[in-house]
Amino acid sequence: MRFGDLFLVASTVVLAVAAPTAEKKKRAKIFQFFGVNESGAEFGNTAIPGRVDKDYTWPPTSTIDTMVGKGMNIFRIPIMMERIIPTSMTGTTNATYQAGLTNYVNYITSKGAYAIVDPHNFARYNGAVITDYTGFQAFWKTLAGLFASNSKVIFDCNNEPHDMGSASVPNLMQACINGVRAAGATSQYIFVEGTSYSGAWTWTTSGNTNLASLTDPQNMIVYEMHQYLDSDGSGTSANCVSATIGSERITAATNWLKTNNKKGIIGEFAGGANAQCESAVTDMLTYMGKNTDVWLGALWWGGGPWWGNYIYSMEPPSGVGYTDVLPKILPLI
Ligand SMILES: *[C@@H]1O[C@H](CO)[C@@H](O)[C@H](O)[C@H]1NC(C)=O
Ligand SMILES: CC(=O)N[C@H]1CO[C@H](CO)[C@@H](O)[C@@H]1O
Repeated sequence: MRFGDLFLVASTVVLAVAAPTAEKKKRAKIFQFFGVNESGAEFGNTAIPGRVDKDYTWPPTSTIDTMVGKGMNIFRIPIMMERIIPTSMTGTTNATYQAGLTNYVNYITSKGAYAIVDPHNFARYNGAVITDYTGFQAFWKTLAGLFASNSKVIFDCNNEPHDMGSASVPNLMQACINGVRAAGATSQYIFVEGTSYSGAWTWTTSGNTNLASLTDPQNMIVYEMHQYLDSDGSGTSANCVSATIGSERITAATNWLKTNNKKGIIGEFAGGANAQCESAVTDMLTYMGKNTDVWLGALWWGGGPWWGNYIYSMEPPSGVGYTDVLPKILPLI
């Protein structure tokens, strides 16, 4: 479903937050995907398995309603590998966490939006860099098997590999692709990430160009890159380098996608709630909007109920991203 079609669904389902139809149709026509990371289930990552609503939480479905009403159609759900399939990657699921995940995913997809299942593990399991690709393939076969019949689910192989060299990352991502397809999940997109935290700005210089060789029998691979606009690109400051840093930082990656005939998505981006960052964020989205032959969309980091007074909080009703930045970007998506 393209973004424009979603409004027909959203406007009938989400009456409470419905804005005038004309306004909604005006925006959200540029990208195939636009949405938010919804945090909570990956929180408390030193507590394994952890207690629901003490160490971790499933974000409120009311936020999904609000964001769908704003024209968003994709939500990324960070989870912990050790909570969904504990002890060993070849093991079975934990029923409690599985139920929480499937309930949340099913709620999102029942609204016509896409749900990204994101093992937020930085290419590590139980603290060690994953080198057992057979085990990782088994992990994904089990996880994707839960959603094999739901084409609105997207599988995000792993969040932000880093400090492991680039040479092994294609093995990891290919094992994920093979596991997903072996589960009979053949209709879904698969998002792959690269090393150096999957940064768009370092994509072509950190060795991630070797990911061009990944193969998928369904040909539904999307290269997920992350891009923050603060000085070290880490997404830890409310300040942005300049008003044009967004387009500057993703130009080389854009050219790589074009040269290699690949599709990309910015799976995490953000800037502080201030004039310079709002310019930087809108500059990046405007640039992406001119290059939708390769960029399918973007997701803000981050939403979720436990961020508190966070510099990028997109959580309604009072997160500063939601109140200050979102109105600036809605016309660009
Ligand atoms: C499954 O995970 C829940 C928390 O999500 C935890 O309370 C429970 O003890 C776990 N079950 C097993 C069998 O480990
Ligand atoms: C910018 C930002 O908030 N990044 C976060 C991405 O997710 C991990 C895990 O939740 C955090 O540690 C990062 O700070």
